[in-house]
Amino acid sequence: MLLRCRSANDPRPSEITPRVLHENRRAVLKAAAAGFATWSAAAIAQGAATPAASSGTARLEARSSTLSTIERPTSYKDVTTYNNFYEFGTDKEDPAAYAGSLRVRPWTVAVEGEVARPRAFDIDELLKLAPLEERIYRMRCVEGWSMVIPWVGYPLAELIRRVEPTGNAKYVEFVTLADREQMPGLRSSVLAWPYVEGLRLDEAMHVLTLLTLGLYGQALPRQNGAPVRIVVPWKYGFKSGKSLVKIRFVEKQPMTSWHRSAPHEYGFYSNVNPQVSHPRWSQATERRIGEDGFLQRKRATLMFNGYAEQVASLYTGMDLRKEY
Ligand SMILES: Nc1nc2c(c(=O)[nH]1)N[C@H]1C(S)=C(S)[C@@H](COP(=O)(O)O)O[C@H]1N2
Ligand SMILES: [Mo]
Repeated sequence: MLLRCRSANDPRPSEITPRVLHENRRAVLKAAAAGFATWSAAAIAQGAATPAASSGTARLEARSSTLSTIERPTSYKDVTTYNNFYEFGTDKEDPAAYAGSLRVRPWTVAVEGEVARPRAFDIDELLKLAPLEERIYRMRCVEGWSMVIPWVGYPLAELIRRVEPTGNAKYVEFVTLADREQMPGLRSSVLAWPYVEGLRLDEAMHVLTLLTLGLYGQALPRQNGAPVRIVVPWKYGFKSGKSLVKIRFVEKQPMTSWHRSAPHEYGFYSNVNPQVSHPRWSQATERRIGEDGFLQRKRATLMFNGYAEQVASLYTGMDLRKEY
């Protein structure tokens, strides 16, 4: 097995400072070009890597972000047919098969709780709130598989600063739509609905935390959490709640759906951590979707999913075995 250290895949710490970005325009353009090249290579290598013209969702104009990995994106087909979205069933193929019943217009996201300016955002307003970026992120599911996904969105911090959190806002809760009529999976009691996730305020404000409206250059497919979701690349995938209707700022750590259903297996933080096993399996390695097969290479899982340089300081002084 190839043990990968920090490499050209990872954005340099300097690249997460906007000021440096401006001072370093040429490096930015080079990185953007590299990102584009990877994308094309993936398209060629995997045939159906990019969305078919018939896939139906709107194109989104986005600038490449230097916070993107240059790893090859998982094919569009795998990104949109191998999903977890329990509101549409628990099999990986269920969301692609059944999410067609989700109505994504009209759609509003209520932002409330400990904020000076609580308000609802219409989805078309969210699409224009800040410049859209393409962020190619490594994503790691707690089940032991990973993908590389070219998301489109902007930092959640852009929305957060507009609502002005009060001094009491310590955590942010993300609530998914729960409508039995549109979501057949709600008939199952596999989770307590609605699906709720949460972050500490500083995690929610982190530049990597993406308010996500699209992938592969087009509006989010329903199975990936249309019309708006959160993406937190250094945490297990279940922290990235889909099809959000409410974002609530609160003082106390929110109770989240997975923590409620199995508290010893799924903690609030759920940072990707190869050293802390799930009670029923190791988290030391992962299987990259699209590399499946007889001679499949297992990859080493990286601390914070490879984003340690950017996020480790959020957890200074915490025992990540206890706060799993
Ligand atoms: N509302 C909701 N959000 C959800 C889930 C879910 O079942 N319901 N599954 C999570 C899990 S376990 C993963 S791995 C990711 C998968 O996102 P993707 O299908 O877009 O790759 O979504 C997360 N967000
Ligand atoms: Mo997951």
